[in-house]
Amino acid sequence: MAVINHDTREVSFKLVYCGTPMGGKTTNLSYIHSRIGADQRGDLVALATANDRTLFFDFLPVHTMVINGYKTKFMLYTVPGQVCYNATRQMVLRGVDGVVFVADSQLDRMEENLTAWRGMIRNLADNGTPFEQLPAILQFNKRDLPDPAPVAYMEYLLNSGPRRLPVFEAAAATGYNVFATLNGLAQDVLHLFHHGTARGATASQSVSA
Ligand SMILES: Nc1nc2c(ncn2[C@@H]2O[C@H](COP(=O)(O)OP(=O)(O)OP(=O)(O)O)[C@@H](O)[C@H]2O)c(=O)[nH]1
Ligand SMILES: [Mg+2]
Repeated sequence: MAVINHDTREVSFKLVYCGTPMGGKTTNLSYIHSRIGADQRGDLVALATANDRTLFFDFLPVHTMVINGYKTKFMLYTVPGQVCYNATRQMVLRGVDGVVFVADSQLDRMEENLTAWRGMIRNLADNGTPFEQLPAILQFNKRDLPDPAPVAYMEYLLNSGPRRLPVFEAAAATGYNVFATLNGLAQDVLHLFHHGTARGATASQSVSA
């Protein structure tokens, strides 16, 4: 839920990168961190195990434009992908304003994609944040690897329900479509905030590298 601070004239939104274990959630944040000037962001806090799996969450604050005299901040989080950390995932999702679901395009990861997808929707429901009303983007990551799953197949698995989400094919490791994904979500979140309705119209603001 957006937090408005009238004293500092700031409004901040919480965006959470969910998705398949090892799908590339942390890599998205690392790339964003590496491409935004230090004056536009805070430090990247990455709490990882010795083998670079996210242990608790990653956190990166990004400062963007001033709207109506208020500075806008996006607080980017990732959840830990490992199955055993479901309670942490649910906690990180509390008060979320929008989600990116990072799916892994490798064909042998489709079952994990579906399990993580269903888990995210369940966690949101358990938090009292119905997925249907939440700005959300699907990112099909690792498109740079050989023989990725066809987009149509991934859409069939993850995006054939009543609600069709915007999809970005991406390669977070090289940065391909990382900012497009973030901007897509940021625009939806701002649209909802300003107009009180979910996606549809376009917003002109964007976060740029
Ligand atoms: N080839 C390729 N590798 C990627 C891409 N994105 C991430 N990876 C690799 O996939 C592995 C896992 O990436 P992470 O960003 O740690 O994945 P994660 O989703 O944060 O993982 P957990 O937090 O453990 O769930 C790392 O070795 C990354 O370098 C991509 O677009 N292409
Ligand atoms: Mg991670």
